[in-house]
Amino acid sequence: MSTLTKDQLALAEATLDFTQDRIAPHAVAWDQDKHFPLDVLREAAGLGLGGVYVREDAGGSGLTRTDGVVIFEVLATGDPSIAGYLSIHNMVGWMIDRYGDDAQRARWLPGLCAMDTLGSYCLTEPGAGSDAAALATRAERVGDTYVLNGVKQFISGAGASQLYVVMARTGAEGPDGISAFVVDRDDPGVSFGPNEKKMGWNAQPTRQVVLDGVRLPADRRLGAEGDGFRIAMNGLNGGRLGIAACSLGGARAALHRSVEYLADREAFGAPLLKSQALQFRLADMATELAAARALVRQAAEALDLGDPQARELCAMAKRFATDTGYRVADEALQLHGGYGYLAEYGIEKIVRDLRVHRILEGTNEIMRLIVARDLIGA
Ligand code: FAD
Ligand code: 2MC
Repeated sequence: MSTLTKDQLALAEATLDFTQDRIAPHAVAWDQDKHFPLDVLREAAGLGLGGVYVREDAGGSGLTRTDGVVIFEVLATGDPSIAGYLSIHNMVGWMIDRYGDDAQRARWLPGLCAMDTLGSYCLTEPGAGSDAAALATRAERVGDTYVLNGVKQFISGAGASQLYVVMARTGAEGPDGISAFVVDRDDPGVSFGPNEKKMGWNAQPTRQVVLDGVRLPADRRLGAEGDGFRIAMNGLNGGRLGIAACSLGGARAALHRSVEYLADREAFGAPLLKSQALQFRLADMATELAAARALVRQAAEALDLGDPQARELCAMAKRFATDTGYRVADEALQLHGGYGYLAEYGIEKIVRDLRVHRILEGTNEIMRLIVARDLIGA
């Protein structure tokens, strides 16, 4: 963490205090009980974590992506699932701040920043995941309103969230026919599927969002008609960095716990930490995480600076940090022996949570597709 500025160090320290006090001690129980801790999220908002990238005039913290990856890494040392949801909520806030007009910003952002209202992001559908531009949810213009019909799949926070940024088709096939809308949980015609039973990310709900003739006034459209796909993609550039940072945090916690565990655990007449073979494995884990962190920070800086390569760097960082984080966490489980496999040690939970980071916010195959297209000029 030595390359952080003084302000970022203070931010990391404050976030770490909160994480260790209010999140880490409960992470295993929240996972087991599938408990979404709304009270703790509101406390996080009190520290400015509900509107990390939202400008201050609307109640946000006005921080950069470079600050954000520090925050989400630290939060994920306590619980990658909670940190992951917070990252998504912040992606929604950023999208409304960036693409909303003054009235929309004033209407939705203060509640989102305070986390009195939670936000969800709705792109994926049962028939369109990686090929997001093939989405089928329709928003028909009827006079001054839009009528939405369709199903969104795998929506993080669904049911608990009040606001949903929904990408829907207003025009022809392909990316140019898509617009973005803000849907409220209380809009007539909105309903939810059951909470999915999942391998990890159990401390937050994942549900279908069903839109059945949901009639919205035109002022619920975010940005211009036809801009929805680009809005969604620009949201995901930052979102992918958040998920990458969450992988770093989860893996960092697993690594630290491995050092402590091996120092305590005796075998063959000495603490296992005395074994140079095991020390070298720890050294490799630390080195790989440092390399991934460097790439995540480089991508965050590129996004902050508006660098034209930012989207590819975000894809590289997401792919590399989530694969590395998962490998490091799995190695930590191995170093804990049989105890790593027990729920109470909290290591297997980290492995389960980090597994999905290689799938959501664009699978790691899609991250390679983005990098490769740029490389070969496709
Ligand atoms: P598919 O697109 O069907 O892919 C299947 C496999 O084929 C994958 O391995 C994929 O990488 C590979 N593949 C597909 N196309 C190519 C290609 N061209 N080249 C090479 N390989 C390819 N979505 C939201 O919109 N909002 C959310 O809040 C949200 N939260 C989620 C939470 C969880 C717990 C999960 C599991 C998913 C969530 N998602 C969410 C959805 C997630 O983004 C998708 O699952 C993901 O984008 C992949 O889509 P898919 O599942 O339809 O897989
Ligand atoms: N940043 C900015 N703009 C982007 C972009 C990005 N990362 N990716 C695409 N675009 C723009 C692109 O520039 C083009 O705009 P223009 O016509 O102005 O040049 C437009 O979007 C269409 O892009 P493509 O022609 O590349 O579209 P295509 O359909 O070929 O492929 C692909 C796009 C595969 C990269 C995209 O569909 C994708 O990212 N798929 C993965 C879906 C995904 O990440 N889902 C995550 C759901 S959210 C989630 O999981 C959560 C947990 C919240």
